[in-house]
Amino acid sequence: MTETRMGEVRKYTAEIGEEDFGREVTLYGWVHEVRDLGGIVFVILRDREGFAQITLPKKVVNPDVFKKARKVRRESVIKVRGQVKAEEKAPNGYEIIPSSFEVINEADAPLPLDVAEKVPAELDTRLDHRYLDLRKPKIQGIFRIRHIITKSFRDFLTDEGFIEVATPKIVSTATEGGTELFPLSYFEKEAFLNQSPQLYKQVLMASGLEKVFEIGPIFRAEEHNTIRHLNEATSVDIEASFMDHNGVMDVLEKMVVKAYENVVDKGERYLEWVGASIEVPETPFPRITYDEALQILKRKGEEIPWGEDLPTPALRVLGEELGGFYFIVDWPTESKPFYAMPYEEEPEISKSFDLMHGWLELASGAQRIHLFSELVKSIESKGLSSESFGFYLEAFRYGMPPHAGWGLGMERFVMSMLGLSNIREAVIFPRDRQRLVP
Ligand code: AMO
Repeated sequence: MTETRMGEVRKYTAEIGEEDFGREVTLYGWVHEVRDLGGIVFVILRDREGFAQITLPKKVVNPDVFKKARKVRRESVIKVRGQVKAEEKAPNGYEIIPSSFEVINEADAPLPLDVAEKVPAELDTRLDHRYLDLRKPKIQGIFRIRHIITKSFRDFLTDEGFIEVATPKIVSTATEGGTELFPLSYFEKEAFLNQSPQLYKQVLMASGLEKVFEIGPIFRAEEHNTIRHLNEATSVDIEASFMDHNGVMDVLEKMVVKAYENVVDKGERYLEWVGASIEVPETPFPRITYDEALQILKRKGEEIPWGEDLPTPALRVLGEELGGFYFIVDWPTESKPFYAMPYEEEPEISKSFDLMHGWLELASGAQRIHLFSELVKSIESKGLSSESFGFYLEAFRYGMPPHAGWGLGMERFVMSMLGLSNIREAVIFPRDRQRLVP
């Protein structure tokens, strides 16, 4: 129940129950559908919590109210006040017999997108008119669940002692190999949109904050249009001092499980809207090494040369074999970024990991090199110039503790939890090679 500015008590459609039968209520919402049967008109009002049937028998309601309701266009914004009556056949088991029917803002016709989905639309058309697309409960449900996940991540990490930080998105250097940067002009200098908070979260390990997290945008100039890549994504990053790769994998595993528990607990109706059913995953998640992954793939007829990243077809095979959540650990040092720490006794392998869900990589992380001279060597060995890492490297000279961390793609997480077929479904306004508007 909410107090409107007009001093009235407004109810959401889902808040009306038996206790309201016989009482007057005020509803605000959009016209989902109008059915005119001559002697009786039905208007289906939709608000963010569901639907209500407004029933207008010609002989019962005020003629003015009847006239307004009969000719109101779909998706107009309305305010309805009326008496609640039990009606088994209506949504939520009640109907409203209106004493007033106000058209607050009449919608134009025809609609660029059919919210009632009598005419299905392509993803591109839906994204072009995303505000209308979001009026569909099954689409809005995705973002109601994404909100529960975001809050769950934030609460979980806070409870684990992590401090939320915000690092710059306008930067001067690259962090991740593999993808290109988006350049921009920054007064007289060249600058870029940040690919990852990696360097900053590591520098913060030298600040004594010890455990930090950030939920923020990352920008990647991926050339290819795929169902799992965006050019602007949201990454959940952590970095923790005095922890190794195993320690931060434990944090990740617990955070994932907690998010599933919260969605099951608080998001049941949204899961129904989306048409998804989920189960809280069992722990511990299997941890297979990169070498074991190659062996599984070889058995299945996929030969990958040691040292190479695992291409999508190979990941699909692994996903089928392992199902659910699993970690691939101990990647070849050459396949991971410069900051990943190699094992002392086997430097060609690094203390790194990817979190997978089926075929989809959700997160990657590692224990980091914390010794200045080792880090300089590693940067140079990747063909990069240590000079361009000045501010980052300085932090390693004056008391850098051992540390580890990871980054998890929020949209990939939502996509895999809800079984969405395209990552764009998990972002309100996606950015891809073709899409810069809206
Ligand atoms: P990485 O580059 O693997 O690691 O990114 C971490 C996670 O971010 C998500 N992600 C993306 N999601 C959608 N579209 C993209 N183009 C995209 N790129 C990345 C993925 C991926 O697993 N600095 C390291 C993390 C760390 O070591 O702490 C990093 O950025 O889910």
